[in-house]
Amino acid sequence: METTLAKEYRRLCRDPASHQPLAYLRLRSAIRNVIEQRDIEPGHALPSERDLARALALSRVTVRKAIAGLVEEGMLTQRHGAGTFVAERIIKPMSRLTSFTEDLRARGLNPRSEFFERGIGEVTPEESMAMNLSPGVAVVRLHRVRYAGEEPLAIERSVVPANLLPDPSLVDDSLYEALEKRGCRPRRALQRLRAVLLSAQHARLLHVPTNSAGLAIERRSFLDDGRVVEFTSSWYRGDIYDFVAELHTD
Ligand code: 16G
Repeated sequence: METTLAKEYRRLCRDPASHQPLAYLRLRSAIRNVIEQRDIEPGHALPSERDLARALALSRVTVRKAIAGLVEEGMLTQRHGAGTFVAERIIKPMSRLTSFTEDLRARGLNPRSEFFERGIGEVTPEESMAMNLSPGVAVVRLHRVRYAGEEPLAIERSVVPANLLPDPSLVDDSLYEALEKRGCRPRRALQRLRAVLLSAQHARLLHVPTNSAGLAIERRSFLDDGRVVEFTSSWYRGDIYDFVAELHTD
């Protein structure tokens, strides 16, 4: 395991295409790559800072800096006195506007969706209020269960104005990828998160017992010009996800 990481680090040092002049960024990429390739499994420990520094002929400050970035991204977790581990629960930083697909790929997991609905219809009064749309306009609706491989993680209902995404079949696995291709990927979002007990129907879809803990999240995302690009209601499994926010004093 350690040798795979050392090999990957040395490969990046030799690879001119990696464009990573700083050692801590090269090491960060190397750690990310071995996690994505599942050479170090979730829950398993990374070699200690001291061992990594010695094996790679780097200073401990450099190793610490490389690791700190991945802890912030939620890819690694640190337990006081025990070391650094590949995150087992999915830790989702709330400060970055990322998609389900990106979050899972970054952890070497295989995101996929099962669609219950992928169609076009008329905006409802509630959606038109939330999205600042005129009554009667056309919207694309997606209702899907989101999986990592065979494991269901979340249920999502998304609404997107049809003038931004005219054809629902443009969404294959990732809504954000489809929006990106049309030049309207969200740039900013407002998110509301609350704890819920999962209903029998949601629990069945997520393969957990009825009344298990869940997180109900509403996200309204905006384009640069202020138009709402998505209104998504999600129910995430509370036993797998941690949503983490970084706070600053002014
Ligand atoms: C996340 C977002 C959701 C967005 C989706 C796009 C949260 C709570 N929700 O699940 O609002 O629509 O990603 O993912 O993070 P996709 O591009 O993989 O379809």
